[in-house]
Amino acid sequence: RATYDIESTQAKWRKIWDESDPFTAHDDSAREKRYALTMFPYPSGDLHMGHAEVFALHDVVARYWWQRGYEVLNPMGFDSFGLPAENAAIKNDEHPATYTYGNIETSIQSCRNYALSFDWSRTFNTSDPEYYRWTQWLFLKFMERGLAYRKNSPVNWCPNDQTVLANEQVVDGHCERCGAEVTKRELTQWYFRITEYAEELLSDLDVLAPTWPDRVITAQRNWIGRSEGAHVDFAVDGRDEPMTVYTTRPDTIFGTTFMVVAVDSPLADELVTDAQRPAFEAYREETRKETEIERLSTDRPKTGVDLGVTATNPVTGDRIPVWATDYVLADYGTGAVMGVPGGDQRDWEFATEMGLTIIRTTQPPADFEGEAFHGEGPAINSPAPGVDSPLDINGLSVAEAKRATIAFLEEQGSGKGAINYRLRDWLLSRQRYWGAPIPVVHCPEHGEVPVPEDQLPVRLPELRGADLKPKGVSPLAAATDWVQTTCPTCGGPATRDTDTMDTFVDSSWYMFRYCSPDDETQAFDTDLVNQWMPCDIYIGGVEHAVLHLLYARFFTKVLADMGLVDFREPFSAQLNQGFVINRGKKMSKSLGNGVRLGDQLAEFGVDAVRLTLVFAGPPEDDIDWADMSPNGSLRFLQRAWRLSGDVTSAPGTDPAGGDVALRRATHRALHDAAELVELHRFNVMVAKIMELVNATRKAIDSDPGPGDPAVREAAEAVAIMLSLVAPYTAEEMWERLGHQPSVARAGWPAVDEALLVEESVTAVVQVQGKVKARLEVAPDVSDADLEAAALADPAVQRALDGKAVRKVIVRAPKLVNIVAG
Ligand code: ANZ
Repeated sequence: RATYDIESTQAKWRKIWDESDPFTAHDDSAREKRYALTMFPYPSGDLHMGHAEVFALHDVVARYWWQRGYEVLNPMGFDSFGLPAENAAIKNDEHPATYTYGNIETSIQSCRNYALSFDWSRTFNTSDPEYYRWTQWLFLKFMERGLAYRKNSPVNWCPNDQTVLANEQVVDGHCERCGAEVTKRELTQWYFRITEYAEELLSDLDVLAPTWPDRVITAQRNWIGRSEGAHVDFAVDGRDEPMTVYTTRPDTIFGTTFMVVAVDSPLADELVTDAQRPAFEAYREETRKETEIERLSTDRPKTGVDLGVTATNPVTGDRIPVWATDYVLADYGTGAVMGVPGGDQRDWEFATEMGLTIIRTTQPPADFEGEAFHGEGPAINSPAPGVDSPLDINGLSVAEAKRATIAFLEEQGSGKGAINYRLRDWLLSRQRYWGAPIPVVHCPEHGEVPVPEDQLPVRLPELRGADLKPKGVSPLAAATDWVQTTCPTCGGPATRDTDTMDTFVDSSWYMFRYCSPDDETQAFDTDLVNQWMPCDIYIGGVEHAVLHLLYARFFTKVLADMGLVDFREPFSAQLNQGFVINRGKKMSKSLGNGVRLGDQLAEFGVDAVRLTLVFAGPPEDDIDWADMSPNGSLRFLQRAWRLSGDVTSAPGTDPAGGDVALRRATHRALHDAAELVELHRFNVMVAKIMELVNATRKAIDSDPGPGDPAVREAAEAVAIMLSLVAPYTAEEMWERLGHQPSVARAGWPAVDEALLVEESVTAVVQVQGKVKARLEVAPDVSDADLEAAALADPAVQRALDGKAVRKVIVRAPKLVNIVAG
């Protein structure tokens, strides 16, 4: 059997595509526009199986839109700043730039070989000065709006990477990149005020929910973590100001038997009495060494130090002790908590450990056997019998009691209903080299002075041959010539900020830049961005569910407020692919189960690998490469390709008179495939192509034979549909069918609706028990319509011969029985 040669076919078409650029997006096109975006990679090596999967899936959508007549923006670039490149460069003893740009070149060639329909005329890298100039410009704009600011606070510190991390980069207490346990450090750092957008970032999730994956929506909701509660003021002996706590359960206030303050908060340091200071400082020293995991661990015994001061419960007048502990976090709420052991398990354990009073204020069900109870139940001991209080909430439900307590506190002036978010401001300074320098100068006279816009970019000094190993301070601090500068305000000596920006800043706005990638006068062209965006689809890994997607949404909202874009969400729809695994496990060096993309491509060819990945299952599911058969994919592709050699009718033959059954199959396949792509059910779409290939093969080998126009129509439809998944095979087929390239831009054939109507069934009509007529009717014909059609049939009329119809039995769509006389 004839087969095509993979290698020469790939070489041939690559050359033709490189010359013809069928996927350049034109801004001035009259066609309707679509923007297909897939997450750009870190160039830390060549493409791997994971890229192969996501890009193959993404390409189905982009190529489909081209076939449907849209002007498609499908750009690709590289997220080329950042730790992966820097760490790899250190390991290989190379400059990050050499390493990064070498990998980018390799990756582009691999993408081209992999036949991805990216518009390479728009590519850029976030480490290009032409790009990071505008990242810096955006930083300055945020600063102008009060959305970028510097503060001193305990921050997440990765002891391995020797840099701070954003909260979003701490996963279960570990560094998102290297897995080291994260500790805390007190540092002055730059932040973006993302919390100012907390409410909108949350509420707009409702708009996105229908077209975004559930797990991303849920992850973002949880991350923003809105809770409703109250701020409550507790008077403290010997202090003018009360201490304020945030609580989600103001209804439990009668059960507050102590206060707990974060040990590392300024408040604890301020409140502690001289007598308790030595114990407090020793304890604080101890907790400094703890990781976030340890602090939040629920199975560790609770620890703390009595600060020696007393607070007053505003509803009971009780005098309660104030303690410092590590289980209260300094940067959440107010960093202080009212201790309610009856309602909060941590407080319960703390009270038990320290011998503090426990009072239940919510009645648990009779069969409750736990310790703290945080379920539904009527309020009790609020106040307790014999206790005098101006507030009485006994018997109220949790919700009612909350409301009553807040109303009381507000009236008394000792509290206020409050909404709190778990979301923190985004810490963006990094003590690493390979990133965009923060465009700020520190002047002894004028403090933090923004670098004037016309002096952007603040270029990274080259630091060739310098030691970039993480040391806890930015390597830029060692570039004395670069650091020493003059103050833009007074001209006096000043120093540059030596930190670089988190790379998530770079990737928060790259989708805008693709719309006018060469613009030297602005970050992006507003008109073009409004034309192309928001992105109609964004495909990428679910690991970015919170980080990147939240930051990009935040940036978009700020840009909208700046009047630079006229939409407030960057990605209309989103799809997360699963992982490619092997033998049931994530691929890893230690397991020795890695699959090299290059090997697979060499053995089976690009198309077979792409087809295998798309056909494997729903795109969201993991793909176990061990269960896949790229060889089977290749056999299918060869079988499809052979069809094109067997067609004997001429190109342009009108299919109208062709075999109806095959025509129905073709139009059904085109119709369903289109719908399936829209629904992101790409694997089922491939199954439809396979069915059509089989039907066409049958038609060629038996009836109606290779010369029937329906056979040509079917083979052409196969080539066009296949162009979404297997571009080389599809081009080769198209050419053999007598057409000019490129099949990728041939256009989706119009579906003839009439051919979609299900084939008719034959209904038998009997008169007096004898068959008198056979009717071709729709399979879903109603009894009434079938009866009417039967009675109107001339043969039936003749058989009735004027006799009165006494009874009609109808069994649609198969049978009509008429009794007459
Ligand atoms: C009293 C209380 C009684 C609480 C009760 C809970 C149950 P979310 O829902 O996550 O916002 N809290 C407040 N600030 C804290 C901090 N900095 N570190 C640790 N815990 C803190 O949680 C809010 C609840 O977590 C607050 O409500 C407070 O404990 C605690 F029966 O106050 B609660």
